[in-house]
Amino acid sequence: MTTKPNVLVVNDFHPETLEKLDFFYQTHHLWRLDDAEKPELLAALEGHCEIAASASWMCDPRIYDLDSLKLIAAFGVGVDGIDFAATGRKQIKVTNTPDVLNDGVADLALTLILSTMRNLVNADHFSRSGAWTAGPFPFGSSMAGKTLGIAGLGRIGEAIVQRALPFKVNIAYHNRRPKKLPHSYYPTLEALAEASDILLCMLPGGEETDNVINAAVLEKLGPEGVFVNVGRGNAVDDSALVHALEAGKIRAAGLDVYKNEPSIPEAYTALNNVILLPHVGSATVETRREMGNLVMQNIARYLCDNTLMTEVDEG
Ligand code: NAP
Ligand code: 8YV
Repeated sequence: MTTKPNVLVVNDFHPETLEKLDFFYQTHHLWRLDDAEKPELLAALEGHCEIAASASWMCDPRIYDLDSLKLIAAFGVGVDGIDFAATGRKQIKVTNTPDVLNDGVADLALTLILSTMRNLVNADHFSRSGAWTAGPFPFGSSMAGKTLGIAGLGRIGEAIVQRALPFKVNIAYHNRRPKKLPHSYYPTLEALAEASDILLCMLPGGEETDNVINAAVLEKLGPEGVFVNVGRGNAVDDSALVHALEAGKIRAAGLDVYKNEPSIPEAYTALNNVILLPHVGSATVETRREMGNLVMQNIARYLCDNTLMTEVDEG
């Protein structure tokens, strides 16, 4: 009789991948247990389980108490749910799912930019409500000639640039360090916002990016400016953004991510110049499948020869 390796499944991140994990491994689903039962499972796995599979944007801190844990195979690219102080201390390796989601997320980012620029959600309501019979829908804004400023121009940002250039926009960006790219680099978010008609946030989560899109940045974006966030919700000072939208300090916003998902600050829902999406950047059947495949490949490689496909280097 062969014994399958144990895998601790921390949370319910993608049903299709969870099925594959159940097929290939002896899985232990922490998230299906009551809080009181969890320590018992972790104690039973001690010394017998080296691998955990988890969402990348959230985890259960109890897993760091499992001394035999050697690998967290995370589903998602943004690893703000992982406690790297704990994984560093306990020498636990972490993998994520970069690149395979670039196209899906970039498609969504561009869709959200265009929908916000052309006010498409309100246009749909306008058509359905019969309001058109009373007069035409207000004009939106063109893309051509505008400057798209990207805060966090990395893998996904570059896929967004490829899609945006045919719309005849100029590209500007802000990272901590400039890249060898033919786009204008701005060393601060305020300077980027001032240069931009559309400010797109693709920043990762974490303390360093907390509330960096603040009142001063939105002020620089200006009354015709559009703000779109597909990075992480922690980057936005929500009161400042709500105020900017209410007071006409910026024209409109499109948001895919929020601080305390799945709840969305109520103040946004009362505004008609913001489009609110439920974190669907990578939410296509194909993209999520590719992300799951990468989780499976990382685990297989770890077991086969102790190598990894996409290890996260937080150093
Ligand atoms: P990436 O390749 O690591 O790109 C991130 C970029 O942000 C890098 O170029 C980095 O450049 C810059 N950056 C990092 N920290 C910064 C800081 N404090 N200030 C300014 N710039 C900073 O990551 P990616 O694969 O493109 O993903 C980006 C993020 O998108 C993820 O972390 C995740 O949070 C989010 N995401 C959202 C969805 C969704 O569904 N909405 C889906 C996937 C990913 P420097 O190192 O030079 O600063
Ligand atoms: C999530 C994401 O994984 O990869 C990331 O960082 O934010 C997304 O792809 C996805 O939303 C799962 O819910």
